[in-house]
Amino acid sequence: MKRMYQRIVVLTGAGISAESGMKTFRAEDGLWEAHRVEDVATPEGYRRDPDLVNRFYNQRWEQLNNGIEPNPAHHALAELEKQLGKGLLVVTQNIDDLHERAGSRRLIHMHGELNKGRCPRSQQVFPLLEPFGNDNLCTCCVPGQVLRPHVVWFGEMPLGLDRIYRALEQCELFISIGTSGTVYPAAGFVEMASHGGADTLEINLEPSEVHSQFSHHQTGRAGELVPKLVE
Ligand code: BJW
Repeated sequence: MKRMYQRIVVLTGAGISAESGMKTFRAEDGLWEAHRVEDVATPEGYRRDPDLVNRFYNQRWEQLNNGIEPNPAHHALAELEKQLGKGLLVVTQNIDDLHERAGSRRLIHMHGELNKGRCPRSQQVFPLLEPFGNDNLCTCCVPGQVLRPHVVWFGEMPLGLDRIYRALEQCELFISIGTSGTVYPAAGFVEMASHGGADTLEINLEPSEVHSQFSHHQTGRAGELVPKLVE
C-alpha cells in the first residue's frame, strides 16, 4: 500500500465499529429498528422532543464510554497514518471516538462527535464528560444555554467538506469501509475521487448502494480485511 499510493482518502461508516460492539443504523437489529429516523436524526425531531433525542444519544454515549474498544481495522488505519503521514486522510461518518483511541490524528468527523455538545446559539463546541441533559450548559452565553448533541442530522451541513473535497481531488486511492452508501454527500465521494483519476476500493460485508461505482471490491469483515491492506 505504502509503495503503491502516496495520497489516500479513507471513508469509514458504522460497519467499521460494528466489530467493536457499536450498532450500525440500517441492520435488522440496528439503531433505527426502535426509532423513526425523523424523530432522532433531524433538527425538527430534536425541537419536537429533545428528551427523546438526548436519551437516544445517551444510550450510545454510555455504551461508548463503558468497555468499547477500537478493533484491528481502526488500529490498521492508525498504522497506515504512521506510514503515509500527511498522505492519509480518514473521513469518518461515525460519531464514536474509536479512530482517535486507536491513534489516528489526520481525521475528520463529518457527522460530528458523540463526546461533544454544541451551543445552538454560538455553534461553539464543548467536550461532554457526562451524558446529555438539561444541566449540560455552554459557557459562551449568559445565562448558559443548554447544549445540543454535536452531531449532523438530515438537512444539516456535514463538517469539514472543503478539506474533504480538496483531498478527494488530489488522492490516488479512495477506500470506503463499512458504509451502506445511502447518505449524501458521503455516498458521492467515490464519484468525485474517480473523476479525479483515483483508484477506488469498497470494503463491506455486502455490496453498498454505490457498489458499482468502485473499481475494486473486497467483501467481508473490516476487522479482517483492513489489516491485510496495511501489511
Ligand atoms: C460491515 C461490518 C463489518 C457491518 N465489516 N462492513 C438526494 C441526493 C443527495 C442528497 C440527498 C438526497 N435526498 C436527501 C438528501 C440529503 C440527505 C441524504 O443523504 N438523504 C438520504 C437518505 C438520501 N443528506 C443530508 O441531509 C446531509 N446533509 C446535506 O446533504 O447537506 C446539504 C449539502 C448539499 C450539498 C453538498 C453537501 C451538503 C446530512 C446527513 C447527516 C446524516 N446523519 C446521520 C446521523 C448522525 C448522528 C448519529 O450517528 O446518530 O449519520 S444518519 C446515519 O447514516 C449516520 C451515519 O453516519 C450515516 C451513514 O450510515 P452508515 O455509516 O453507512 O451505516 P449503515 O448502518 O447504513 O451501514 C453500515 C454498513 O456496514 C452496511 O452496509 C453493513 O453491511 C456494513 N457492515 N458490519 C464491514 N464488520
